[in-house]
Amino acid sequence: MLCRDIQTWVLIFLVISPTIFNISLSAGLDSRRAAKKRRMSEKVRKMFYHAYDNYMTYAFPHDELKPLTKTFTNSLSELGNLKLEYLPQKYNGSALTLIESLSSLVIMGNNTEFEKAVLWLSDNLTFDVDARINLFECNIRVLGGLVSSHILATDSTSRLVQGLYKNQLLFLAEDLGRRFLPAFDTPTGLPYAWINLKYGVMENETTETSTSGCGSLILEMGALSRLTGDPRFESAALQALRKLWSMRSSLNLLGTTLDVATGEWIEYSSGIGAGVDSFYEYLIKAHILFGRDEFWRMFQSAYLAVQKYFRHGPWYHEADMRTGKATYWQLTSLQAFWPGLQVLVGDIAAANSSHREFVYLWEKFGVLPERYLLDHQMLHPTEKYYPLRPELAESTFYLYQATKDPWYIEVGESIVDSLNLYTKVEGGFASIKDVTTMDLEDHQHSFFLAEMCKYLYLLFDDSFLVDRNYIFTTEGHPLPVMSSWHERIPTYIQSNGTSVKSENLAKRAHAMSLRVCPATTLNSGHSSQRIESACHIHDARGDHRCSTDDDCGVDSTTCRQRSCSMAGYCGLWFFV
Ligand code: DMJ
Repeated sequence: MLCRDIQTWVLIFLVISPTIFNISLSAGLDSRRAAKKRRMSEKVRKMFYHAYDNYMTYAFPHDELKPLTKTFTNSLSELGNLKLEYLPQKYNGSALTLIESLSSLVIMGNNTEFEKAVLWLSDNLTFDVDARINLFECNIRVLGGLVSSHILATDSTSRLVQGLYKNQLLFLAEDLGRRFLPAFDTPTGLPYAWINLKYGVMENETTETSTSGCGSLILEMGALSRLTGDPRFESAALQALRKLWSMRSSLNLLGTTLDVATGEWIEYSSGIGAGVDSFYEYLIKAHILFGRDEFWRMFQSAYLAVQKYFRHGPWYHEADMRTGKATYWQLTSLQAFWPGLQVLVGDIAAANSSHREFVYLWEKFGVLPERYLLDHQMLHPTEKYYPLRPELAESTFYLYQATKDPWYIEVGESIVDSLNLYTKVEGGFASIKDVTTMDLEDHQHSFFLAEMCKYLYLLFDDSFLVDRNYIFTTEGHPLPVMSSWHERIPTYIQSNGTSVKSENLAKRAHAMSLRVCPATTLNSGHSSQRIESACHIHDARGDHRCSTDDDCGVDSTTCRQRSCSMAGYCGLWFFV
């Protein structure tokens, strides 16, 4: 009898011990990962304050910090102004970096500094300055920074001492928005790229602008209209967007530069990088924020055209909007935002493989060079710089949100290490002039605080996002998705397959909350094991080309068969 009992116990032990062992192993792994994320978020917080404190000490209230000489630049009037034309004589800056830091301060939980900054801006900031600025840059950095911070200052979390905040940031934003309006007074409704904040459009102003310049205004100007009740901002941005979309080719492609007076294209070649990037981003994000079908229809056609004509395996080249024929085979640092956009669409597998290419390049050079010639496998001879661009960190954050794959944490860690190794100086973080020599340039761009530090921090600590649904503008400023702004609450599919309409379920019910890509640990032959994303799916033939749908395999997120495009590349052409 006793013997049989012992046998039974041994049997039970043998059955359950591997389970217990596995559970404790994975609990151990989980707690190590959590500790690592805490360590990393602390590291990023320190980076942010190193950049912020140095700005406040040596540059504030001017626009940006020069970290090598510990001085400042009034760069708002220089942004996008490659030839540095018509620079103002008496402009002393608009505290650009402080405005750009506001939402990051909130995300990192520093309400005291946020309050101090809000009060300083309320008392001192003025846009009545004789400075010619770039509409796009001023919109994404200044208007976006103010609108987003106004919402953060007035949400239910009571971050500011009661009674202190009387919508001062919104008044500033409204004043700025009004100064933008004359730019839209053109025969086409497409805005001038440049406007003088005090005097409006200058005589003989250039009529040339870019696709992103006139197609990436709808989030900030739309939000401003919803907040102020003045419809003019949203309607100007919408009219410009519709006009731009009407200029697409029969292939649903757009060019890069155009004339706002004639509505004619100047540059027919375009891709997903400079001059175009945020146009795509704003179509999908405007759909998420305002729920308008019109934005979705535009986005869907535009996205399909990009995948069809620009995509080459994990890369995106440029093509002529009229013929779809490839023009330039270049990988640029700005394009690294695209995988993040694909996460919002739910095209996680494509996001994953393209993100991977940018990571390879980051690893090869230590940071991302501005332009890499895909056809020659070499750096662009003159664009070897790295101005602290945040796009790879941004995509890494989105992909980690969607997959919870720890490999992305490792990518984030390597970005943090490189930034600290190559760009950190006593006076802040400096841009890199040449990635082959790692020589530095005396400039700490404001987007380092608005985007780079924010996305890295959120990668390791996303507590700000728990139970809240935000979209981030192209400059990383959060805007909440609210039913009052939403034309219709979309239907979300629950995990049990039923569909529901409810604002609560709208919270994080998009692709970012999916956990579809478990990690596998590969034994690399060295003592340290390398974590590999199980989502890294190559097209079946390995060269990313296909002749039939069978070559393409199944999309890991939707389980739908990917199909072969007319150009011979695999993709998921129908989604959501
Ligand atoms: C930022 O100002 C924005 O992300 C913009 O859309 C383009 N790139 C810079 C940072 O690289």
